[in-house]
Amino acid sequence: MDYIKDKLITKGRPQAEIVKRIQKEYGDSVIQETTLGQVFSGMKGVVSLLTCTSKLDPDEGIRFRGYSIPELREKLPKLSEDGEPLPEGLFYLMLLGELPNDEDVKFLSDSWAKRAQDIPQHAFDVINALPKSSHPMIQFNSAILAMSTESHFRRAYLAGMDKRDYWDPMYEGVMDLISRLPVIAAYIYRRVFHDEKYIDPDPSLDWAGNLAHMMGFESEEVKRLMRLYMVIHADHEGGNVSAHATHLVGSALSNPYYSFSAGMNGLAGPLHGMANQNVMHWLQRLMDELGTDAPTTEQVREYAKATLDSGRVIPGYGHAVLRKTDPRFAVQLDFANKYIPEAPLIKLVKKIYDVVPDILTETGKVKNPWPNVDAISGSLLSSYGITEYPVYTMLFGVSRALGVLTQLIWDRLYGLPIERPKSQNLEWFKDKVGFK
Ligand code: FCX
Repeated sequence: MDYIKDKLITKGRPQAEIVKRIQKEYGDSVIQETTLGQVFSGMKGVVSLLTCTSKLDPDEGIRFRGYSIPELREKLPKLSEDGEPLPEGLFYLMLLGELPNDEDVKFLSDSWAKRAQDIPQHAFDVINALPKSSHPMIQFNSAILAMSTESHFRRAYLAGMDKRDYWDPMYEGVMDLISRLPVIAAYIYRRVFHDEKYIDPDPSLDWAGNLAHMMGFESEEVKRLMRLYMVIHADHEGGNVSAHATHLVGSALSNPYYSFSAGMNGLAGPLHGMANQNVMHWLQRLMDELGTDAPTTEQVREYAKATLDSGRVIPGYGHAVLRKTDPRFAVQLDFANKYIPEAPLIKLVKKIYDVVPDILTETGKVKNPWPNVDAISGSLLSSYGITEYPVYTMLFGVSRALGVLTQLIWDRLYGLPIERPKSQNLEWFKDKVGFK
């Protein structure tokens, strides 16, 4: 029996009532004014989404259902005292808004391990039909779409489900999809980079530990790193590209596979999740050009300036919302300082952190000169032997499923309608502001 599902509906029904009531009774309340600048800068700061899983503060960073990353490291269940929190626990917290205990997390680990056994063969066939040279995100997303043949939601909708029950098959699909993503990701990794020498899942392992195992990494430290990676990338409130795209496509009552696939297409962009891979290319080029992995401060400064002068961005720095060092960067640096402080890539990341914020500030236009999550994640994975840069965004995607798919269940619980903001042409904006 899935007691988590029972808990969800017990908590969800009253919340759905509130959403309905608040819209009926306060629907005409003005909550914000919008400037043209906001619209033309990618709707920054325009409050237009209802998201319950996490909230981003510009200075403090992300909080998941009220808990910061340092708090999660302390309060979520771990496998050992000095380990990292289990992503299963974060999923539970985001879904139900309460901290899980060890049994809750074990229930999810077991449930996901079981659901992961039923991946349809055609998902692997679709991957195998693609050239190995195609980016892992192409293979990953193709498999996600291929698995939509299994959608509970689609089947139930066609059978004439009551709209109050949408959340139920959505929950089942989300649980299936989350459980299967590590198997798919590890399959792609082993296919492309390890001569198709696949490793079977070990159902006794936790979700992230199993991912490390299936990728071929058995050390406890890599498993620990994978748990941390899966926790910190899971969610970043509702407006980021992957979350927003998943939510938007879901609003058309598209099934979780279609919706998540849309989010993954967005994650694959260089300004979003692909930045972690691009950081590694940027570092590699720096090391190749200078012939050293320990450049001087002056050399880093010159290299960073040359990047800006050639009209490119410095990957891993800046953010649309954050205005301080990303706590997701800070926690990874903390991990690196604890376990591998002498790793050359980590030392390089620290040197860049010393130099780049000043250079970005000098441009006078970058709103946030500080590092984001992607400035260090690849260097950390690479220092532990996961050296194949193209898989980093895919791993980000596995983690991102936890947050955006939890929100998708809540979208259906709330009964949110199809999304349809208004667009205008340039003439309308010119008239509106009196442009001459
Ligand atoms: N290097 C160079 N220029 C940068 C910059 C950077 N790291 N960050 C911002 N800028 C530039 C912008 O390109 C823009 O220039 P323009 O006026 O000539 O168009 C100007 O500074 C103002 O942009 P700003 O408002 O500060 O930032 P945006 O909200 O537009 O963009 C991102 C935010 C994250 C896209 C931007 O900082 C960037 O391109 N960073 C590098 C890519 C990256 O690391 N992305 C990952 C972000 C995140 F963590 C994630 O989603 O994973």
